[in-house]
Amino acid sequence: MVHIEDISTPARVAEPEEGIGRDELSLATRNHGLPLEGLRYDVTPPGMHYVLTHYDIPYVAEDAAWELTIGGHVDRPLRLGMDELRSYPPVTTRVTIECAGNGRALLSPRPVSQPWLVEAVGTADWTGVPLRTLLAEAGVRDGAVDAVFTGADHGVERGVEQDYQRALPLEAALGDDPEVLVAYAMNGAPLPPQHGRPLRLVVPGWYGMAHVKWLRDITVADQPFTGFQQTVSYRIRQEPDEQGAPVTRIAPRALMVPPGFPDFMSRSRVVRPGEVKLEGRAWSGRAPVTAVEVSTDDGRTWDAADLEGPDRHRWAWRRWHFDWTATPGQHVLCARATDAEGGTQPLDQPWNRAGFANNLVQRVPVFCPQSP
Ligand SMILES: Nc1nc2c(c(=O)[nH]1)N[C@H]1C(S)=C(S)[C@@H](COP(=O)(O)O)O[C@H]1N2
Ligand SMILES: [Mo]
Repeated sequence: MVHIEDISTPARVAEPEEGIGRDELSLATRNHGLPLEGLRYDVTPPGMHYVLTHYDIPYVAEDAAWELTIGGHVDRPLRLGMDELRSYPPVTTRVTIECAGNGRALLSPRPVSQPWLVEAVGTADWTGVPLRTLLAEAGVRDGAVDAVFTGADHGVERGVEQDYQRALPLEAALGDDPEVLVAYAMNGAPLPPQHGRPLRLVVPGWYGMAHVKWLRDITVADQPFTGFQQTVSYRIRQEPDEQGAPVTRIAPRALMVPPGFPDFMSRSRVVRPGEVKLEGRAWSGRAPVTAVEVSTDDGRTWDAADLEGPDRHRWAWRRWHFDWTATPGQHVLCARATDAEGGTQPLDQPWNRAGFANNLVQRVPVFCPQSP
């Protein structure tokens, strides 16, 4: 007999000299990052936003047939079609979403999974119904602790067959700052298939795994949810048998628009000597970003960048810029963000077995040739 576990890869960390494997490549060709030049846009243009999907993108021919069920520990279970959902007063929030695994492939040793460098991020205007409105209508009963969200996608992961499911603590699900959305539009248009058509959760400030796509059911639970994506995956562990801390909100991070122009294969950057305007974005899901600093000497010395505001969109990235005078030679540029809770980015890798919530400072090698 063949068992489902036999076709499913266990979690592992790469050997010291092991390159990216075919399994990681097959994930990398399906799940794409934000081309970093896309950091220039306040709102990421369609198709440039990063994508991550554990299993297959469900085929939804007709939004009209979609139903969202809300049940469990509630007084009035609901069954809502798309027209009903669209009849609630819509709320639009600009939200930066980052994958919890962003930066994983730069860790050493490398956790074997979707091999992100630093580009698993994007910002969109998400429109939908506040989750708390729907939960109020269903009437959450006393004693509820979690809201469990189920997507329509199905797969097997480390031997466990499952629908993609994640839970939020009830107080986060009912919160109004940030307000969780059951979203049906991205940048003013229906959700594209890869971003959850026709319905997804948007949880401002939280890493990507919380934003359940192809949302078909919400079950209010009076016991903590113990599903795979909650208690096995998305935990910060040094050792495989640890319980580990759950991955929740996005740690502060700044990224730079790659300056100058690239070499096709190496992506090395080339800039001309003289004035170079460095720019990028910074965000944190924990507290507002209060400062961005830039280093042009690989993290030895730092100078304050100009952080643009006012911060109207609390849950979206902010633009920063910095004027640099490039001199001939090799340089390593870095940027780092600090938030109002004092959280900042480390120069040494914050390693854990699955490579989650790693906000190591980005290093951008730049070559500046002599003037012709
Ligand atoms: N149903 C479902 N929702 C999901 C996922 C998934 O595999 N299935 N992946 C999650 C993860 S890990 C991330 S990082 C985000 C990515 O959202 P995006 O593809 O819209 O950028 O979706 C989340 N929601
Ligand atoms: Mo993710």
